Amino acid sequence: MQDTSFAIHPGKKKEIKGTDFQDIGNVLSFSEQNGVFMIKCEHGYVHVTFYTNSIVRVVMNPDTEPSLTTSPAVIKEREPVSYTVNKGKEEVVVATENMTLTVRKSPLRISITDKEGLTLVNESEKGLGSNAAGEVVCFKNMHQHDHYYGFGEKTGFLDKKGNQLTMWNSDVYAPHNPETDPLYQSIPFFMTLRDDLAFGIFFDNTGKTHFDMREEDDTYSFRGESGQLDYYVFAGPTMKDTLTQYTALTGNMPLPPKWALGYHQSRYSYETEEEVRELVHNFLEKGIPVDAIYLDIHYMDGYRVFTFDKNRFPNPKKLLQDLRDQGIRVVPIVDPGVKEDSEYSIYQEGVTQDRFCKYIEGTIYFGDVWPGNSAFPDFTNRDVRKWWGEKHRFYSDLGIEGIWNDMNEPAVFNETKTMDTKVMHENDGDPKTHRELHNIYGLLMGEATYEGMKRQLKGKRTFLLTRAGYAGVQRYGSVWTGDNRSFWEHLQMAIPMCMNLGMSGVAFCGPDVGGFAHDATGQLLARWTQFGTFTPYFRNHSALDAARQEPWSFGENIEEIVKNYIQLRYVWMPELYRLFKEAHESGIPVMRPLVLEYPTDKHTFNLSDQFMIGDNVIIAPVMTPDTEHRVVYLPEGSWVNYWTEEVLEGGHHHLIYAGLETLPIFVKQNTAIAHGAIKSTTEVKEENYQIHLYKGKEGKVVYRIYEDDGQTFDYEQGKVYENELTFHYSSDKLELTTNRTGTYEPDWESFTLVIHGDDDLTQIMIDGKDVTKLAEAKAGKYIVPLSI
Ligand code: MIG
Repeated sequence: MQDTSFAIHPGKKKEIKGTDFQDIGNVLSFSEQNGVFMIKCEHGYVHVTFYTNSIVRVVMNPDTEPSLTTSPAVIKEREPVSYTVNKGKEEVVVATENMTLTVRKSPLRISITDKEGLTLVNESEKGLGSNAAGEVVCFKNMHQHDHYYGFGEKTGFLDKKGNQLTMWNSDVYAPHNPETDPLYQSIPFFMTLRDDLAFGIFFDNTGKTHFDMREEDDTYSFRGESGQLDYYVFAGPTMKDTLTQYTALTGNMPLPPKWALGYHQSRYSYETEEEVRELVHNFLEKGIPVDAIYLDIHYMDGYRVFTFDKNRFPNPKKLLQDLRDQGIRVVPIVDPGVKEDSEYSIYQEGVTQDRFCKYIEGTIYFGDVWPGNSAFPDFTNRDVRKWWGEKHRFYSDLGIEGIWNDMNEPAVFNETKTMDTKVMHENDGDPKTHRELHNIYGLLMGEATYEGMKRQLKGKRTFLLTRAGYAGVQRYGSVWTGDNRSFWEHLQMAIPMCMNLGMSGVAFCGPDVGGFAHDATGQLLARWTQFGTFTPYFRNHSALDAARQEPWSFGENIEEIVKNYIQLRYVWMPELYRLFKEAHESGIPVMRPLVLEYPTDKHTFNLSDQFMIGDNVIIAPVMTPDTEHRVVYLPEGSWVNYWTEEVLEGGHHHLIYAGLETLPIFVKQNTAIAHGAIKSTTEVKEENYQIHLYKGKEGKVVYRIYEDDGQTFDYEQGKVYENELTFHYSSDKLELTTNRTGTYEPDWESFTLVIHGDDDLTQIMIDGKDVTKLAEAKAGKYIVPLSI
């Protein structure tokens, strides 16, 4: 009945928005203890605490004093914050250095302003409360110029104003379209951009939550079907500041092993050892770099996790070692469902050691997934996470360094598509139902896997790819956007989806290149690979019955294009790696919407078909078939066409030629980028490290080179190579000063400085030495070899 008009039967209309709303009412008392402001109201209790000068937490419980226990998303402890309190008759004002919170008493209304006195959030008609369905609700005023970014993994355009969004980790195989919501990830965080001010809200609720950003009245709201109303406001004042504040609260992405940033090849499934060897042989023979091959569910014995099928993969150790010798890693899939089979050791341990999710009555919950009837580890318990992590010795002992977590919403083949919401998680002694904790199942599986592998790899970085997650997922894994299809529309959709993941703390993300389900075409694969070259995570993956889409599947012409772009990925690796380091430190994503860099330029507010790498490179993929031109928006400044060296003026839309072999790329004049040579990521010496300076008439450019060993955590101890290059130049003179720090010795001892811009340089100085004679002028560029 859901797909007929019955679905919109007039009798089904729920109560008019807000009419069943129980406002929290007037303040009855206000007190303060150890930095917690406790407000008792007619219909509920509110606690307010500052985490830093710029982060405030508001918790409301309609029934009892709120609990200040946080979800596992939050890893930051409260910092000591100094504040002033001003108690008036009608309101109480609490101010830190960066934000001021005003509590109006009759009825309770909270507003927050930044240090300039600009309003971040305010409430008028309605504020906090609950509704007849027992949900906790929060209304805030919507301002006319608001734009909303973040919300994790969502379909649709970049700016979420006008949308309703739900958070409930869901396995959605049906084609993703603008009304497909929710998907696999739940990140209840968003940023508001209002004129030149930005700030963020994180609604930390692990059950099903809803955001209503529709414009019908002047409010937006968020509500949770279970749990408390627990939210944080981040003061900004820029989007970058907000992201740094949010990732300080929920954790930073560790620096991935460098091989995880290379090109990855997957298929559901490479089913046998021969098939894998042949695949690898093809890559090597064709000279297409590949860092990792994925093993989907067919590698297992009857889909039992932590096993290999003895017939299909008779000698995994040897296979993995041989591949490793060729510079290729293998990433196996691991799902949470453990097959009910009394002769299978993982199941035996799970039952006898009490590791599985159970009903309150004590019986194990079983759900149908690939292995048939299966039990699910209760990852809400620390000892279960430890156990599951330990089990990964099975993989690490074989030399495996990366794991792929799928189906961890968790997905179950039944009507509700997931675990029975009545299941009671033990949650380390604070039992809660699956309804209340659903959205953190994948996050905690990720934690178990990442921490287990990290322990076993003894100082080597591990890699995790996860489908489901919650706020904080960036601490453990990269995220791919699930079962997309080989549709041009899905290529288009992937750009804003990944940009918003980046604006939600998840810098390391990407879609299945070529599309998962449905049949790719050569053109689509070429265009999608061009885009994938610049997504933080770069994996070609396709489904069981879909047309093959390995790089050579569509003839020589397409193979050539695909190969060129996979190689280009490696050329750009030093630049991407540097940006990963930045994301690790600041939470600012590698792949950025233009609005993050140009927040006052209205052309960027909802720009969903082009993106930036760092702060100076624009990528504008072609995303329609048989198309050789596209419009590219270039913001203020001058931009250099990466392929033609043509200089284009910013502040304009340009029509750019982009034949099938061309991905439009633009580098901002007066900036620099780093390039490497074409090769695979590991164990090959870098022989052609280059710094490209895109010079304007005159100016100054500061560029930081970043390198480390790419595989250990020594970077945390300063074993890094950093070199701050400062260029001062005019049309005929260029002076570079270098400032090297850190104790790491890169595998290259020299690099080449490539100076773009067609002036006549008469003098090039480096650290006070005249190197003009070393420079070679070539096609409008100067090429200068340098030692480090
Ligand atoms: O569709 O393991 O999203 O990447 O290939 C069923 C098989 C389960 C879903 C994942 C997909 C993977 C597939 N899995």
